[in-house]
Amino acid sequence: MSTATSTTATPTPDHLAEEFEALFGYRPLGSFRAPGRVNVIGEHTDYNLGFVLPIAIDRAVYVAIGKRPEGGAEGRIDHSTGESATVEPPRRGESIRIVSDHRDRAGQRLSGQFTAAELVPGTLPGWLSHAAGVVDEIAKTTGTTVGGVDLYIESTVPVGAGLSSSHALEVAVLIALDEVFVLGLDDREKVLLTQRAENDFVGAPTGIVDQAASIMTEAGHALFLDCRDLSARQIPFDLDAEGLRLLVIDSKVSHSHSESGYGARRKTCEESAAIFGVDSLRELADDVDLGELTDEQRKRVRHVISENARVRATVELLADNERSTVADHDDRIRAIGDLLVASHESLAYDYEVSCVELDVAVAAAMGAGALGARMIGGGFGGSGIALIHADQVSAVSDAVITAFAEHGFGKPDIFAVSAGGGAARFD
Ligand code: GAF
Repeated sequence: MSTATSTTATPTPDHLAEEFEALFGYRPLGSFRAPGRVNVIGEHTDYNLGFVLPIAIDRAVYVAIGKRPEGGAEGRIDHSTGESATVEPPRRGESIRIVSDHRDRAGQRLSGQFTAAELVPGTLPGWLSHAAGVVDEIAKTTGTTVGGVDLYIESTVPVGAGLSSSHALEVAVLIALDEVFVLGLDDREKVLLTQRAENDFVGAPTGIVDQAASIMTEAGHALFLDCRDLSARQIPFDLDAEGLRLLVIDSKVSHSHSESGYGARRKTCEESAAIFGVDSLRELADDVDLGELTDEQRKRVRHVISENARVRATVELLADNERSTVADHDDRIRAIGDLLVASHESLAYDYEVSCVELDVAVAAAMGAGALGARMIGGGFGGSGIALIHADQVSAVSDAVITAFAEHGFGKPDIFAVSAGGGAARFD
C-alpha cells in the first residue's frame, strides 16, 4: 500500500512546487518521478534469479523535496484548496516530514514524520514505512543520516492494482534523497537498496523486478533483465508503431505481498532448489527430472523453469520482429500473445497465484479477440493485461466489464499503458 492517488492527470513541476510551498512554507529544491511497471512476462522468476521483461508505465509517483530552512517552517494554509494544511511542525531539526496527496476517509491528506535514528520496522503506518525503509537503508548502506527535509507526494499509479505503486514510491524517495544528499548511488545500488528497504523494513519478501523496472528502463523499451547479476538489455517495445495496445485490467481485488501466499511460494522454491543442491531454481536445466519433488514442489518448479523459457522466447520474437516481413510480423505478435496465455495458465494451475476474477478477465479478453492476456505481479488479486490490436479497445474492455457483471464482481478499471521512461528528476 502506498500513498498514491489514482488520478490520471500528470502533475507539472510547477504544480508540485506550489503545493509544496503552500504546505511547508518554502520553495522545494526540485521534484522527481518514478514510474510503476507492467511486467510483460516473467512472473515469480525474479527471486529465483531468473529472467523478467517489464516495461515502466506512463504512470508514476512524483516527489517534491526541500531542505528545511534553519529553525524549521510551521504548517501553513493550503492555498490550492483553502484547507488548513495538516502538516505538524517538525518535532526535531532532523525530522523528515512527508505529506501525500492521498486522502484519508475524512478527506485529509496523509502526513507523517520520523527521524532516521528512531526507525523501527513495524511501527509506522504502511504507506509511511516505504519511505522510512529507504531512509533506514540509506543510513545502513552509505553511513549518511538523512534528515531536515520535507517531501510532498502525488501519484498517478493506482494503489493496490499490482502496478507497483509502493516500489515506485520507494524509488521516487530514493532518487530525491540521492540528489539532495549527494549520495552518488548508481542504478544497480539504487535497485538493491530499495529492494532491501522493502524486504527488511516493510517486511515484504519481494524480488527485484519492480524496482529494476522503475529505475533501469528506457522509454519505448522493455527491460530484459537477468535477475542473477542484474545484467540488462533494452528491447524496443513500441506498441503504437505495431498498431497494438496493452490494456491493464485492474480487478480491484486487493492483495498484499506481506500477507498473501507470496512468501510461501518463495519458500517452496528455495526448499526445492536446496533439494537439487543449487543456489536458485535458475540453475536447473529446462529438462531436469523433477521426480524427487512433492507434487506441490514439482508444480512450482515447473512454473519457474517454463516461465524463464517463455521470457527468453518473447525476447527473441520481439528482437526478430524488428527485422521481419509483414507476414512474419503478424505471426510473431500472435506467438507473443500465445506465450502470455501460457504464462497465465502456468501461474493459475502450477503456481496457483491467480484468482477467479483474473481468470475471468483473461478468458473474457481472449474471447473478445485479444492476442494474449495474463495476470501480472504477485497475484491473489491486482491486475491482468491484454495485448490487443489498437481497434479492439472497446470490444475487449466491454467484454471484460460484461463478464465481471455476469459473475457478480465489482466493476474493473481498464486502461491502456505504454512504455514510459525510468525514474528521473522531473523538471
Ligand atoms: C511482486 C514482487 F514485488 C516482485 O518482486 C515479483 O516477485 C512479482 O510479484 C511476481 O513476479 O510484484
